[in-house]
Amino acid sequence: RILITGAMGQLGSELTTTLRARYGNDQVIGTDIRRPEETSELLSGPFEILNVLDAKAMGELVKKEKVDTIIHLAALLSATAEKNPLLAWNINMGGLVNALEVAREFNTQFFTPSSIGAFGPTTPKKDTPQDTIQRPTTIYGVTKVSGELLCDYYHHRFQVDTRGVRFPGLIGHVTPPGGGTTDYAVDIYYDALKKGSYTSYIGKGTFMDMMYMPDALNAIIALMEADPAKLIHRNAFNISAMSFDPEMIAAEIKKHIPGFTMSYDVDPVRQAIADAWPDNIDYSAAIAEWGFKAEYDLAAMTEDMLKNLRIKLGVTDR
Ligand code: VAH
Repeated sequence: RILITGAMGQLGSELTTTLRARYGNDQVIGTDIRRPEETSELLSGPFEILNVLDAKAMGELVKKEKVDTIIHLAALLSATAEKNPLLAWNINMGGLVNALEVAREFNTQFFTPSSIGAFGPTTPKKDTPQDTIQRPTTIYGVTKVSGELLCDYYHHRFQVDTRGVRFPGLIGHVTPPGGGTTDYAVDIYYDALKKGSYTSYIGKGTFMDMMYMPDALNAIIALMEADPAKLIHRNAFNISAMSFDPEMIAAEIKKHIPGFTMSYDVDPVRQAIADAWPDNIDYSAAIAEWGFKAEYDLAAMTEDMLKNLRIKLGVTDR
């Protein structure tokens, strides 16, 4: 059975639903620090309140529920982390080491995501290699690089089957993101439908890797089901689907909402974070070692996002 931490998050909520559909509703235990509202789809299957800083509770849950796969998503994202670096270190690393210790003790398979945030200003910005310098300047990036190293350590020292990907910005219409730098690329779709305009906190010409949620979910499944003998890299694989700047996503939205207008009010904190990240990363290792493939480009994602958000927001006049 699969245990997911951070199941109420942007990625966790959709991953829980997707894995329940794939492996069976009662095979996936969603957990988070608090209980979802009673109407949440998360409660249509097993759900437990779990604080990832409580290693004892995590171990007891894994043992009781006969968990054989831990997917550890609970973490603070880049912008939130930068506001409270010590809390971010304690949650991101304290939670991770607890989850890895439980995975070691109960011999479970293990997944946790890294991020393009694991790169820094001295990393090559274009076609960022799988193996390259990683000197991130955000506390989020420090926890991501540390997490990659810790997961590799648990693999070669304790034979834990740890696997991970460096996610780009994730875009989806089910659960809004929380506290990231790439969240503008989600917010813009909501505002385009609600207001016909969007004021971007990320400036023109700021390119970042992005991916539509269905491709992110499929990537986790493909990696976790991959033949371990073929994995040369494990923590963590570069993956991406597209790279764009605010002007490009605005232009794509305009094709669907001709009156859409874009303006800018750059947030220096999140702009500095974005400037320290790559423009686009090379993901040939993921293709070679486990057949990574993304289906959605900017045009296909925009069409699907707007179609689903019109229904979700009840918008008929845009
Ligand atoms: C963030 N969405 O912005 C996350 C992610 C690559 C970006 O790590 O912090």
